Amino acid sequence: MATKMKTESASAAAMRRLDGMLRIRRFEEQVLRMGAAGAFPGHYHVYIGQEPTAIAACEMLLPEDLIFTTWRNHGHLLARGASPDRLLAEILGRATGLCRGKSGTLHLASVELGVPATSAMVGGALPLAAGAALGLKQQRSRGIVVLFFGDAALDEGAAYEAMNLAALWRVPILFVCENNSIPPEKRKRGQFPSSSLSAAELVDVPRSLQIPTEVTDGADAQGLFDSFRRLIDDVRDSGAPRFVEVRCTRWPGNNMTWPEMIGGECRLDWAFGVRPELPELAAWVEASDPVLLYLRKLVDSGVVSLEAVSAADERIRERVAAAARFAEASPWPEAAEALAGVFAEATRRQ
Ligand SMILES: Cc1ncc(C[n+]2csc(CCOP(=O)(O)OP(=O)(O)O)c2C)c(N)n1
Ligand SMILES: [Mg+2]
Repeated sequence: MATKMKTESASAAAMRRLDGMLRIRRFEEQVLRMGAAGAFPGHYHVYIGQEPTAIAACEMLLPEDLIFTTWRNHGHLLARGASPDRLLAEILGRATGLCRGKSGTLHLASVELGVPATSAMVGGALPLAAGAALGLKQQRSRGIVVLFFGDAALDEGAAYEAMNLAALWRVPILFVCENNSIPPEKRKRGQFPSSSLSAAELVDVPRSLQIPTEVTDGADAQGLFDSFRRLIDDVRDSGAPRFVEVRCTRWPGNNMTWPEMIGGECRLDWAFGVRPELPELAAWVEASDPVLLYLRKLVDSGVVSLEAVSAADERIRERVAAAARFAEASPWPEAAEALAGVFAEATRRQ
């Protein structure tokens, strides 16, 4: 993958990255439409506003690398190459889904894609990922682990233990903390921070454990591509952990309760002066939408044309619509399958 990137022109790389980000954005909009229509039960989370983090991290990965993620996982799975058909079918709980309809959105995993497990427990993925990194080290693999988690994970004891052990054992893992917490001044009544730490800065925690640490701006896609290229090379070359905090401004539709497609689907012309009516969304688009800010920068500097991106966006929308048709037409799992592929199978009485 790294060799392919070296020979790629700047405009081809930019188009590939934009394509990846828009695939996530349009996919999540489809999930929001289906969620609002009651097409699947239960809670769900979308990755709108954080797209370049997943694309930047996953474009650097080799097939033997592993990723771990949380409930906010759709973008990570897509960036790692998941088929939108099978991902959406899984969210709908259908037999054609990535996990045969057993995980739904919260526990998505795919052995083929190097996504061994997702934990919907706050902080739960950190020990799993540190253990997997130890496994890779013991196998003398060139593979590394990239672990995506939210800022609230640092409220959990398991996170400290996992980071401490990863540092002591020197295992190849990149901790990617996607900090989308709502700052106190922007919180509305009833909203709460997703993390509360006694440390002054979130990164004080990994730093105190001797893990090299940095902070990046989640709204600056180009900066993320540059940082992740370096960080992943560092982890692979040193075989030791690194920690990065990506500071994102939470997409206003990501309520602390249920997500909501406020202000309608994203329009590419929002990047060029047209503004959504909703002031909250308009402010976010202007200052913090990493996809539209990247698009504007690339078009303004002549690296890509808006026509080419609009055509790509149209193809992506058609692809996502096809995924929705596939998922909705897919069967539910058979009742007889209920005990297949689960731990309980091993202890089932004959
Ligand atoms: C141990 C535990 N406590 C509480 C919850 C309920 N819960 C689900 S998501 C969430 C907030 C997570 O915030 P963060 O890690 O910052 O991720 P974000 O959703 O903001 O991306 C909470 C408290 C949980 N899943 N696990
Ligand atoms: Mg958060």
